[in-house]
Amino acid sequence: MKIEKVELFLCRLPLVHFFETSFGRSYDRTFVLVRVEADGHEGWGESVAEANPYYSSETTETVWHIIAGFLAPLVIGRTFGHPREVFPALRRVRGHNMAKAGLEMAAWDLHARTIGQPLSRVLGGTRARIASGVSIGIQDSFEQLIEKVDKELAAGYQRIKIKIKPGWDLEAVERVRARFGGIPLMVDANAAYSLDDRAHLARLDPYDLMMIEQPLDYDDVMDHAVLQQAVKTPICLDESIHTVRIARDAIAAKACRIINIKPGRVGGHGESIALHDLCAAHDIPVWHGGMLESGIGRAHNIHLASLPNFRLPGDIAASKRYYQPDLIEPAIEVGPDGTIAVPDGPGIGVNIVRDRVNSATLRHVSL
Ligand code: OSB
Ligand code: MG
Repeated sequence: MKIEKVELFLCRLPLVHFFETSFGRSYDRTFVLVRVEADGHEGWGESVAEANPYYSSETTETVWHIIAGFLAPLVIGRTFGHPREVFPALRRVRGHNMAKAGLEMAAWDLHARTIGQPLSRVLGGTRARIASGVSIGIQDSFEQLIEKVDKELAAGYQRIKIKIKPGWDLEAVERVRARFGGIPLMVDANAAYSLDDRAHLARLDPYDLMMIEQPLDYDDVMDHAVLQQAVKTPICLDESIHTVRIARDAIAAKACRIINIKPGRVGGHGESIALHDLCAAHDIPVWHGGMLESGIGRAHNIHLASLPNFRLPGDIAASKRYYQPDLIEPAIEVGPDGTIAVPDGPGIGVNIVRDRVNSATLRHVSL
């Protein structure tokens, strides 16, 4: 495929319910969509960078700057035999994985649509449905938290993740366990603790959590290795895993027993497959994270999560939990068994509703 055109859309959508993590609360989501064109076909990607640099140092504005100024010129007019060649072609630009991923994933969709195959098949997926869990943010009260957990369990979700931070941790877990018993439960701290909190974090051990996600700093590996010695609960890394190489080091250092894969964080599908395979070779289970994506980014995630080492339910939930309406048709739905069907049409296999993209768009550029 010879990429002829790259378009960027800066979009904003209101969230159905506010989402609060240890780094703050949001009521809406700003993101960049990437559309690429070749030989009469199109491909869509979504960059997971947020408006602010709180989850990662990238933002929607850095993504715009990096794609428009540096990445698009590296791909426009160039012929790629396969989308796995795109990430290496961007090597000259250091970091900026969220910008790279938006573009790279659009190229995978374009390729899969061009050859008329579902993206999951092109990526090496092996299952027709993926296991779905939910990520429940910090609420205004424990009563609200219990209500939310109740609602999501009733909807069929296979595991519950709750966000924690100092002051909203042990008691939240204690109350959820007391009310719902032995449900599959985990916590995500989004880097809110330090090694000084190791005794405090060890107090989570009796609650039989599936894992503690990213308790320590966003760029740390070695403190997590020390912490993993001090707690029985498996540690899962999210923010820290910026590259496949860091994952290799984290596994060698025993800094985690589980890894969360977000293609946006590591530079797209090609790097995610490499990370998935590395973890499989070391018997590290992986699961697919979420970044409150619109249906476009989430459809990509569903295809990737169909690979075999995604052994645990991911943070990929129904459209109606996030945006109403979503940018795609049909909306992503979760069955009563807590699974989501992998779309079987060409590419990401969902229709992009252009009117809705247009009304969500704050800025557009064609390169
Ligand atoms: O840490 O997994 C995270 C959302 C934004 C930023 C970081 C995270 C999250 C989530 C949401 O947990 C998962 C979802 O998309 O439902
Ligand atoms: Mg996380």
